[in-house]
Amino acid sequence: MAALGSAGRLFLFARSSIGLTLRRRSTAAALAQNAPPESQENRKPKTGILMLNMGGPEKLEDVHDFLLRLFMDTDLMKLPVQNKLGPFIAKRRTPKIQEQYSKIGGGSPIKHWTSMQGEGMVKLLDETSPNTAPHKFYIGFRYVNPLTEEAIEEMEKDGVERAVAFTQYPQYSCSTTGSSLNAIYRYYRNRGERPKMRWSVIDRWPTHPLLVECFAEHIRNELLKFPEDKREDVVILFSAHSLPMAVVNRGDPYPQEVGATVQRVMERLGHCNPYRLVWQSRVGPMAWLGPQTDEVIKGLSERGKKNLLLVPIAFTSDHIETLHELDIEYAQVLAEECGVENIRRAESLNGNPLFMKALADLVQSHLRSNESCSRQLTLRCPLCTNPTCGETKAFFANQKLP
Ligand code: GF9
Ligand code: FES
Repeated sequence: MAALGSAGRLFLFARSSIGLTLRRRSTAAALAQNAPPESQENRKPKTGILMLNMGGPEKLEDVHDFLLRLFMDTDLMKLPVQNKLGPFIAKRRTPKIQEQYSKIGGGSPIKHWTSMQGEGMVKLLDETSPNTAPHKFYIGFRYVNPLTEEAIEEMEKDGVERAVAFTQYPQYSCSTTGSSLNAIYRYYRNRGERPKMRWSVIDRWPTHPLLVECFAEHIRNELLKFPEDKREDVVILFSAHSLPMAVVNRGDPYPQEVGATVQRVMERLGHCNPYRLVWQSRVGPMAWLGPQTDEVIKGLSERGKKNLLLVPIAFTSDHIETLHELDIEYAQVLAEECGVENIRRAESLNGNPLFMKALADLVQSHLRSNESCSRQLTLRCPLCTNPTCGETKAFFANQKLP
């Protein structure tokens, strides 16, 4: 069973991560020694693409600050006396989360994958879109370095003319993309400054054809690894991070948009297998959107469905919820307990070149459209009570054409 090869993936990750560092150093050295001032000037990025995501701790000693920022994020959650309770919960949870990260190699690979994706995307954009070149990507993480605020500062310092806030979450939730956009708005509000660059937003892309194609490709690849006589029996379980029901019930668009991705992917696959959309990673005592991934694995197994394919559908790169929760907690421990025959996980999109093409295509179409953001972003959740959401939407809507 299982054969998830997570050890193999970690080894690959460690190797390519070193390769990336070496390449960076040698590029920087070459620039410093050889480049005349005017070609440095030519490299001034016209278009800056800010890749937004939550990020993850790179080292075990980064776990505490990651959790502290997460539990202090008032756009993600409202706690009573948050500036006391937030630090308390962060400190209390640190050892357990550190243990999880130590089991996946000591840290999150998110920055590694995002850098690789950004490099591929920018290279394609410089080739296909000379009008908006040179393009430079920036990483803006919500809870770890490089933080969104630091990235914006760097973009302003670089003299970027056109800034694109590009969420790396395909489906929009106010707890993920919404929180990152609020952070951009607050950056300027807190400084009492106006942006020198013109901002626009790629706020969601749940049904982009190349995204759909990447997911379909990774599912086909993984189905082929099941024993041939079991392949038709496999139930595909699309697993997305859950939301508290309080967030769903104020009208967050995320559950519907995740459903839209799943629908397109299954259409692309010609409905080759039965499937369900399931929800993972709930924590704490409140009610969360279900059905829960672990309960579905157990329930299907009890009902004789013992060949399962897990597909992370709401995150494009590997992270703790794929490498620990899906691969270890569910595909190893839980599957063993339930007597599952074969359980596998589709690879995250990670370093897939077609995914880089998807990202480049999204930016290119966005720049050509001259839109500030999607029409959907202009509507607040019907039961939203966070005043910042309204101010952020106004901020991006007012970033007028040049
Ligand atoms: C999320 C993706 C989608 C703290 C509970 C102690 C709360 C929460 C989320 C949603 C992550 C990735 C969604 C809370 C309170 N949320 N997680 N919402 N997270 N944790 O409101 Cl792709
Ligand atoms: Fe969705 Fe404010 S919570 S717009």
